[in-house]
This record gives sequence, structure tokens and C-alpha cells, in this order.
Amino acid sequence: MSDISTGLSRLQFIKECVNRSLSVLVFLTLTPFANAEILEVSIKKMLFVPETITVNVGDVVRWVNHERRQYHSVWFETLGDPEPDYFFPGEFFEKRFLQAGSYAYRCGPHPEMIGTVVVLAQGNDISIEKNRLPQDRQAELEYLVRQDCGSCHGMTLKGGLGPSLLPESLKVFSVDDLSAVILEGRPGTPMPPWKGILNTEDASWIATYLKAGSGVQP
Ligand code: HEC
Ligand SMILES: [Cu+2]
Repeated sequence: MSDISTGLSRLQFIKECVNRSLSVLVFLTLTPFANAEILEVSIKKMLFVPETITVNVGDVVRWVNHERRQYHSVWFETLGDPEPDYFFPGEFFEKRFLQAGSYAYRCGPHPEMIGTVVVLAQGNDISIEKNRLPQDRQAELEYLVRQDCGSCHGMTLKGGLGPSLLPESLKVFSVDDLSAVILEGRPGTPMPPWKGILNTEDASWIATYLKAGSGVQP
């Protein structure tokens, strides 16, 4: 299967399934991504939720159209991909990510609809496995980072009252260090403790999200 990283709309997918069932079988058997997963981004009210999704190399992202009647597309324009077909309510679009990196995308017909897929290298010390939270919780945390953390660390997290939380600035900290700061705060500074509303998993999800590049648009 040569084009495993190519997005397929559901219709194409069904058509091609018949031709490919054999090669898919071979692919699944030989895949180096034994733990590859399908992670979902839902599309509702003209938004990609969550806007930033973090996956491991080999994972598939599936965008599901949950609108009542609006069609959309998922276009990795910056990768030089051609504009893909629109997909309609109840349909989905999938893409497998084989290379670590941060990939911005947008909807073809609605350029203001944007999102990012962050693909972590295998063996990365940031283990996304231990950071899996339900999608709606991830969306809540993403919102918290922008609104609450952003109020002191800057709306683009470049720094304000508090220091920059961009990946470059956080390189020196481990996920565990950052989680501890988030939960306990820095006594004697304006950095408050968040353990009243965040648990350990939430804090390490945020730490991972910040270290991987939160996708907050500069
Ligand atoms: C009321 C303002 C305020 C809010 C809200 C806030 N911070 Fe902070 N934060 C600070 C300040 C000020 C510092 C620097 C503390 C110091 O001097 O050590 C800091 C430090 C940090 C550090 C350590 C970074 C470093 O380079 O030392 C991290 C990580 C951090 N904050 C994450 C967060 C996260 C995540 C949130 C949201 C859940 C958040 N902060 C919300 C003010 C805030
Ligand atoms: Cu759209």
C-alpha cells in the first residue's frame, strides 16, 4: 500500500476497500505501528474539536462531520496537498501520520476553520499513552490553557506577567516537573496552584500539550 498517508473520504474509502482488503490485511499484519490508534476530531458549529490533537507516529486521525447540514473539508494546504473533497454530515475523512511534526490544516471552503495535528516521534520521552483523556476533557483543558493560563502567560503563550510557555522555553523541563508546577504553583509568586480543579492526569496532559507546541496561533 503506497499511499497510506493519503486522506480518503468515506465514499472513496468504501469503493477502494474492496480493492484493498487484501493489501490492508497485509498492512495490518506487517505494520510497525502495532499500537496505532484512530483518534477522532469532531466538526461541530464550524469548529474542529479539539483544535489541536496530539498523536503518535502511525496513528490515524478521523475527522467526523457532526453538523446538521454543513459540509467541510480537511486540507493540509501547507503540505502542498491538493484541496480534498468535501464531506457531509455523518461522513468522515481520515489521514494517517507517518512523520513526527506539527501539521496545520484548514477547511477548504471555510479558511477561518483551522486545526493542528501534532505527531510525536516513537520513543519520545513525552508519552502520549499515559496522557490519554476523553476528547471532551482535552477540549476543556485546551480552552483553560488559552483563557486562564493565557491571561498571565499571554494569549499566544509567548509570555506576559508569567514567562513564555512555548516549547522552546519549556525544553529544560520534564513533563513531570511542569505538572508539579501546574499543580502546586510557585509559592510567593503570582503562579497559582491548580490542584483544586486539575488532577495529575490533567496537569500532565497540559504539560505535554505545551511541550509539544499547543498550536496556539501566534
Ligand atoms: C495569575 C497569573 C498566572 C496564571 C493564571 C498562570 N500562571 Fe503560570 N506563572 C505565573 C508566573 C508569574 C510565573 C513565574 C513564577 C516564578 O517567578 O517562578 C509562572 C510560572 C509558570 C510555569 C513555570 C515556567 C518557568 O519557566 O519557570 C509554568 C509551567 C506555568 N506557569 C504554567 C501555567 C499554566 C499551565 C497555567 C494555567 C493552568 C498558568 N501557568 C496560569 C503566573 C500565572
Ligand atoms: Cu468548513
